[in-house]
Amino acid sequence: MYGNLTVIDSDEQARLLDENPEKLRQFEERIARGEKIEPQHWMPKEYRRQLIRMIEQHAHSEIIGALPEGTWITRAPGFRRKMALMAKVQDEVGHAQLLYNAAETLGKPREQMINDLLSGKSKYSNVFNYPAKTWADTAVIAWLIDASAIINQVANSKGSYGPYARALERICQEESFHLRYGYDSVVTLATGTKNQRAMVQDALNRWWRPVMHFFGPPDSTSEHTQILMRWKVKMASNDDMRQQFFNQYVPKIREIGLVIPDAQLAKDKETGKWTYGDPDWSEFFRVIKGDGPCNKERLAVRRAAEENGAWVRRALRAPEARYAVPLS
Ligand code: BYC
Repeated sequence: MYGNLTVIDSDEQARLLDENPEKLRQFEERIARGEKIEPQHWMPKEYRRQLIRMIEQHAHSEIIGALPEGTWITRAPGFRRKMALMAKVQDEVGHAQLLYNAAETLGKPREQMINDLLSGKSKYSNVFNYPAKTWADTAVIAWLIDASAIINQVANSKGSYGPYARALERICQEESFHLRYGYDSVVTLATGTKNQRAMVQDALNRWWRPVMHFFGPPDSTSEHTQILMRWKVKMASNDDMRQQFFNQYVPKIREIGLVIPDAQLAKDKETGKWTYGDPDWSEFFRVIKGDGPCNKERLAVRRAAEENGAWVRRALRAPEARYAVPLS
């Protein structure tokens, strides 16, 4: 039992844990000693399955996550902002590459992962199913979604699976730059003209709820947290990460004069914990099941990209491609 997490021990999970008790014991001892699990090590089937699910979803989130901000590259206010946004979007796609590589070490081919994304079988982060309506949306995404991602990734970069932990470490270094870029963009708008302030407040009003959802459902209903924390894949629970976000970012948001759209948001003086209004978890579940404002559009863009790039992959696989080595 971890905190107030529900114990979810399905028959299937129990069977998988029982597959080789001696090897399982050694595996868990290795994790308890703080050693990394590498692809060549024995691991329970359930550990492999969970890691593939989580890393693959994370990779999909990075490429789909490039889309809301990506649509603003051509409309960025000025050359410097355009350059910075372009670099950020490129970084996000690079993160997907690192993560697909990490997931492939567990035996699932990249092509299959992409097919599962395009068919709707695999999930990706809820937040990228909302539209970026104004330039201020890109600022709020770069600040608060990247901040949320850093909280999640810094914690999990200390996790047990070597290839995922190392990919997260590298990703976090780039995300720190995104966070500064996002903060600078939000501050510029929040201290700008009346219209700019209204625009960034409006963006915050629309993104606050998806950002609350980003950390996953409440611990009491989280299906996977218990097993993932037991094996140190997930290093903090969903609610703990959400609390960490409140602790770090609520004061910063207020400091620049923005209003958080939750009348019930308050810090309990005794426990130090934030309480907040119900962020409508039914909306979260609807969105992650494919019924958000932009799910169809996001997958359509990825499908088109996949189709448009098919000839390049075919050409690279052709036997003649072996001879296409650049002359030195
Ligand atoms: N969105 O048992 P739970 C970025 C699903 S991109 C969608 O708590 P778990 C960026 C969950 O998959 C970085 N689905 O799950 C890029 C499960 O469904 P399935 C994104 C979610 O795994 C571009 C069900 O709900 N970061 O930074 O223990 C521009 C039950 O949940 C979500 C990551 O992907 C969600 N938010 O914990 C800017 C982090 N939450 O699979 C920025 C990697 C839950 O049984 N992922 N679900 O069908 C994780 O850390 C964990 O998977 C989560 C969820 C904390 C998200």
